[in-house]
Amino acid sequence: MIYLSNLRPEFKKGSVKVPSIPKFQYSGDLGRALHDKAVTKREAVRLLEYIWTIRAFEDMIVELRSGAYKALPGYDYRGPTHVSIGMEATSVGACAAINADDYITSTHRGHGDGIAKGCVAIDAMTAGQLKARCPDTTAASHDDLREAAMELHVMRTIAELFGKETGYCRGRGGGMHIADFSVGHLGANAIVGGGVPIATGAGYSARYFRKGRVVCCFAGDGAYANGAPLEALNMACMAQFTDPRMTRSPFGVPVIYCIVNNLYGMTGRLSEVMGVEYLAKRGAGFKDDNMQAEVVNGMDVLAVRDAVGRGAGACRKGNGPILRELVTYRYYGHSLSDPRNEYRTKDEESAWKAVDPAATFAAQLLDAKVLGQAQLDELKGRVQARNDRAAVRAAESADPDPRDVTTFMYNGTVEAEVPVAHRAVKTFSPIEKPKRDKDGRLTYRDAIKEALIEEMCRDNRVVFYGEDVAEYGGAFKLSKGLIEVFGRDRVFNTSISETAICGTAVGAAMSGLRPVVELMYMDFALMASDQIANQAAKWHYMSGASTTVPLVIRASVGGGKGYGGQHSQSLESVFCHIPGLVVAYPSDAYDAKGLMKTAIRSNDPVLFVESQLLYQAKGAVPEAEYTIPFGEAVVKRAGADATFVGWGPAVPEMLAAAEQMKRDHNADIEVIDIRTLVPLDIETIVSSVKKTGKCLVCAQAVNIGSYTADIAHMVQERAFGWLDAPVLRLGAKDGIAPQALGLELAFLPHTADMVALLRRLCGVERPG
Ligand SMILES: Cc1ncc(C[n+]2csc(CCOP(=O)(O)OP(=O)(O)O)c2C)c(N)n1
Repeated sequence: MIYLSNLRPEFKKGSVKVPSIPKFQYSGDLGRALHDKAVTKREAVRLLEYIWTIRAFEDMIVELRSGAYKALPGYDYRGPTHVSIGMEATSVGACAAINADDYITSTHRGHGDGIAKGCVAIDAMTAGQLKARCPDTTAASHDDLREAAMELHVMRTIAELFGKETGYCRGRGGGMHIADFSVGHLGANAIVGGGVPIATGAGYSARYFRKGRVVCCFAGDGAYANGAPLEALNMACMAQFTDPRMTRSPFGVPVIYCIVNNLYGMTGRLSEVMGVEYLAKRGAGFKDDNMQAEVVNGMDVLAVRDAVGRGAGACRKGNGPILRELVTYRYYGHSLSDPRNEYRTKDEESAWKAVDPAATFAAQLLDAKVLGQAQLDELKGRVQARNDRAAVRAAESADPDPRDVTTFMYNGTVEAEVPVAHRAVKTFSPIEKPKRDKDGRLTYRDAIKEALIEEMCRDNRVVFYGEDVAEYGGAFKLSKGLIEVFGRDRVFNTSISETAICGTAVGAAMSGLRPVVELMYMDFALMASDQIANQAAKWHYMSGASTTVPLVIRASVGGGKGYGGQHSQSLESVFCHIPGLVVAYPSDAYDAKGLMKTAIRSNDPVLFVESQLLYQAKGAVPEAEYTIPFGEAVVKRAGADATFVGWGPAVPEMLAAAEQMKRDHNADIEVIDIRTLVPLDIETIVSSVKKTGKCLVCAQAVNIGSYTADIAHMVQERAFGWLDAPVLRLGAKDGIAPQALGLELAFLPHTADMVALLRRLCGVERPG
């Protein structure tokens, strides 16, 4: 037994110290940086080239909207217009400070971040890599290959904004969700703050795999009032990652959180809607060293590069996470439909334009005699011409085929073979599998635990975390003992941060891990709904299938225990409404194990719903290896008189109701457990209905908006001619789960309610 704490009542008078936060400390210019060998001339020219590449790109959007873009006259640009003109030094300085194989996450205003990340990666490529990146080019020299790769990079970025098949995400994401996983760009995010937990999860991967990678997380000032980033920062700073008393491998989560403070949210000024002058102070709330926060001149590319570079260096030594507030400005409005005259003055804009990052850095190149005026003009012209060519190529390239509208919704594969590199599993104490009773049975809870243990032994990428899941073993003791076997790198407690639990899982899954996370009660999934519905479910599609999100969110349903309205909901139907998620809900121990193993091997995100009512229910669970594929219903009881379809904890009662129908009326009810709601095995249901002519669909969820209605509809659509009666549905009452026993018994559907409906369906009377 490990006791982590030995806290004593100590109330000694004193004060809580918060270290001061350095601001605007960088005092160099290009001449000085060259002299100090902090940058080479070649690097300096490239920094300017990247800045101008972003500027040309963003100017193009402005001109496309006004019709002034000469390369594409009359082009109908229909996407969002969150341009980052004025902010280029933040993207370029930060991306240039990290390595080509490091990760970034970005925002709705992220064209610059994506362009900069790609440029840096291209400039780190060998000729062979460049050739592989643009196989159609006839270029041969390294310089020409580089130029071809740069043009292709701009072209694919523009094409994504134009919704083209040639775009980085095949036109499925657009500019607000652009990603290029091949260069570590894990995606821009249109949900303000939504990318910060994802970056943190990528940090978990980087920490776990220890390949020296870091993550640079871009998010705006507005985002840092949102719960997701605040939860994520806390989860990055958890002491268990660095305190040698708790971990065998102290190493801070290697993320540099860049708060891109352009002074405004949409129109809300930082100074109006927040209570601090500098957001770098956020760091003090999460770590005693302020997360080594610094406030940086975000108009100065060298200052940003220096600050982020030092942050990356600290991260690589295990001293992350790091916070950097990059103070900058956007010259245009929130989007081009915002005239920005309600909330700021021309005078303010002029003052910022006077420190324009492109103009000032170009002037520094002149001053330091790195380039002469003619060379600067040539570079600028080359960048503009490249952008124009790329824009024309993008516009002329193919649109996605409308028949592919739902292609990429799911990956649909399972990891049949674990790559050799991930087969070696370190254990720290003997593995104790759950014990079977004398009849070879396991409880539903232990069946899930056994699946988790087996999969963690099979694949070292499987990690497990959630609230209280480590030493304590989770609120329902399902994971008791796992930390002792697998260690804290693979099994750890989290803060009470459902958004960050699910969001980090998304980022971890995108960057090589296969996380399983626990939500103590399914009701709390609503806290995490953005990360489940907008992130986990969507990234495979939005990226044009260029990433997978192999994660499992375990969520247990507490209904039937008298826990009341906020701990009792069966919410699986809510998540069936989110394409991109698999939704599984086993009803017995055998299925629980087989489905959990498939869930962990699945390359799609899986919401795995568990019933607390069933945790103690025992069933035969073979010790031999087996899995249960998704989308295969099981006929639990054969019958010819009516089809009774359901899932989860309703199923045992459905079987009892079917037995009663046999006893009382000699009616043979066919009971089908769908096991996975998405994907749904509608064929098994329909072929049963074609045999019986009658159908009742049942679940513990409230009737309104329940997935039972979708199934009923599908049955009517596909088997109308075979039906002798309307399809019936049975769920909980359309109300809120009550605490009182009598009320909750009346609220949930039970065997007697089922029998009553089956009698109606079968046209039989109550026995006298
Ligand atoms: C969760 C969420 N709330 C609101 C919006 C609408 N919205 C889009 S951008 C934005 C402002 C974001 O400000 P900030 O994070 O500072 O980034 P900036 O736009 O300044 O780059 C808002 C409110 C959104 N996309 N997501």
